[in-house]
Parts: sequence; C-alpha cells; structure tokens
Amino acid sequence: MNVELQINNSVSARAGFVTWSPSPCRVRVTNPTGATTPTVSIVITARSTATGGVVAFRTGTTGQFSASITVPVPINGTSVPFFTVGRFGRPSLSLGDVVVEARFGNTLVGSVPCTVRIRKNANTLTAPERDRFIAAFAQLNNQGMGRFADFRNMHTRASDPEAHGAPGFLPWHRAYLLDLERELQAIDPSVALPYWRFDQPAPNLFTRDFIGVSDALGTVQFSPANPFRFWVTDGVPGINRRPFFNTSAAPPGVRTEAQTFALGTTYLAFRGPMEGNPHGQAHVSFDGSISSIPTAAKDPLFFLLHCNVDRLWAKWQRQNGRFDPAVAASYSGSPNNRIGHNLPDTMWPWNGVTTPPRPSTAPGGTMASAPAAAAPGPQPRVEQMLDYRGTVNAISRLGFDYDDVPA
Ligand SMILES: [Cu+2]
Repeated sequence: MNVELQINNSVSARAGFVTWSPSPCRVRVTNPTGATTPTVSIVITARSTATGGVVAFRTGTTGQFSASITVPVPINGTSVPFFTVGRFGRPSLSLGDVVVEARFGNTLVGSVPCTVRIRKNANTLTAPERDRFIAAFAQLNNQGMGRFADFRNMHTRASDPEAHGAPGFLPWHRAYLLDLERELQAIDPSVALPYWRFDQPAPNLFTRDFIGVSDALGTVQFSPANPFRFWVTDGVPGINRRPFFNTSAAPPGVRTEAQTFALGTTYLAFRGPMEGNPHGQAHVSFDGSISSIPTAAKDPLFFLLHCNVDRLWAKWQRQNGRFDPAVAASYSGSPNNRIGHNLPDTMWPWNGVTTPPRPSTAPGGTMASAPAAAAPGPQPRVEQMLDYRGTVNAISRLGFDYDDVPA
C-alpha cells in the first residue's frame, strides 16, 4: 500500500512549510495493494531531530493537536483532510528537518519532508541560518542587477504617503516584507526574514559576518566570505551606515517592547506613537541611508528593523485580540484617510494603480504567491494584512509567524 501526504493541500515540495497556525493537509491512498477493507486506518506521526522542528496533528478544524493521529482513509483514492501545526518553541533549523510519516499497521506507506519555518531573532540565528539568509538576500540584489531593485523602488520619496504617517503604515510594511520574504524563499525556501530586536543588544547581528560593521566614515565593512560585500543599490556599491550607539554592547535609545505595548490597546493609540518611537527612533539611531525614508530601503538592515516593527504589531495584536478587521479597535479607518489607508483599499504598488494620488509608477508588479499559503492574492487590500495567522478566518493565513509570538 502507498498513501500520498499533502502539506498545505499540495504535493509541491514548495508547500511543505508550516508555522504556529494550522496548515490544511490531506492524505489519500494511491496504491491499495494489501488492503482487505474499503477503508484503512492510517497512523500519521512525524520524525524530528533532537533540536529542530517539531509538528503535531489533528483530524478536525478544532481540538487539541497531538503527536500522532489515526485517520480512516478510503482505499478508492478519496482525500481525507487533517491539520498540521508547528509546536511553539520548536522551529526548524534546516530545510525538511521534520519528516511526516504515514503507517498502515507497522508498515511505512508514505512520508514527506516538512519545515517549521519561523521568523527568528537575528541575534540568535545559527551560523548556517544566518548564512542562508545572507546568500538569498545577496542573490536577490545580484550586485545591483537583481529583483531587489524593485523593492528599492517601492520605498522612495514618491511612495512615502502610501506607506507612512497614516493607519496603513503597519499593513503596507507587512505586505512589503512578505513580498520580499517570498522572493527570498523562491531562491532558498529554508529562509525566513529575521528581525532586529532594537530594544536589546544585538552583538551577533552587527558583525562583519552578518549585517556589517561601520568604519569611521560610515562605510559598512564585511568579512571576505560575506556576500553582502557585493551589495549595490542605485548603481552605487556598498552601504553607508554610521551608528550613534555601541552596536556591540547596547541597543539604541528606543521605547522598549513593554513601553511600546503600554501605548494602548486600540490601533489608534498604538500605531501613531509607535511609528514615531520605536520605529522612527530606530531609523535615526544611525546616520546614513537608513535614517531617511527615500533611501532607507537601500540598506538590508532596513528589512530586519521593519521585521521587528511588524513583530511588535503581531505581538500587540495577540495580546489585545486585534486580528479581526471587523473589530473597530483593530484598525483606525476613517473617511478622512488617504486612499490606500482604509481597510477595503488595495495597496500600491501591488494594485498597479499609477493615477494620482498614487505614485506615477508601480514597481515590482503583483504580490508574490506562496504554495504554503493562499492569501493575500496578487493585489492585497489593507484588511488582508490583519488576520495574518488565520485566527478569524483560516483562509486569511499569510504563512509566517514569529519565534516569540505563540498561536
Ligand atoms: Cu517605510
């Protein structure tokens, strides 16, 4: 007998990725040889390494997850649904370090590799995780000739009002990071964006082997093996960044996480002040391109900074139950908001709109798709960025999670 296991309802190897939120899965018999009944009992479990990813299963849309489930599967080839989830605190360390297995009696009848792919603190990545992230990001840049140029062009003076100073600030940057992360995953599917926790020291991030060390003039230095040394934007090689804090020992002077969460429990109370500090304050804790909106996205550190901004929003959403766009306190829509900043609005540049008040170009095209998550589709709307875990509606799941934000 043989069965086929589909993670995220797909046989594609690109779909074998889970987070802390349930992924829909299927099992079906592809070869019934040896079965003596119209329906057989298939036991689904997973094999993990001592330190890497761990997953659990359940048969229905509600209830507890467990290490093993028994699923009655018809031998006529009909698919039977089940759900898989990463166990919080046990993300993968490498591609496919979990193997989902199906047994009929004692016989292994199917298996598929799976990865618990989670956004982690940059300061605590393993060296291989760090190096895979850098390699994928450097390849996206491709010495200034790669697809990264689109992401650079999406975050400029012209696009400033699409993305900043209004309620859409957090949703727009969530979409922007997700689009970039999916491009990185098309290069290396093991990669997730790491975050720079800017209210804590990050001595392992500000090294020549990772995001670089600035010399007295602000030119960022890399070790010979670091592919970031070939970084080029706007036709200019290198990165200019001069920190105003001791990167090897201290964080910049920004609002701590606890102070940020204390801003309030409504989006109205939270977004504006946090956009100023810690977000803006983290940007201007350096001199150089990252300190100003028109040039900030030239520096790869920008994406780790914003990943933490997004993580703060995610953690705040969880603490306060703010995933549902239909709950007023989850967002601050208003008829006075500029277009692009209300829940039903599509976001530039993914919507391709280039008539005023939108910018005159829409670089990068539509949102990258992902085999492991159906949402948000090619032209994301503001409201689709809120329920990123599918808490309110499973179909909304965007396919990412943070190492310290449980389900
Ligand atoms: Cu921005």
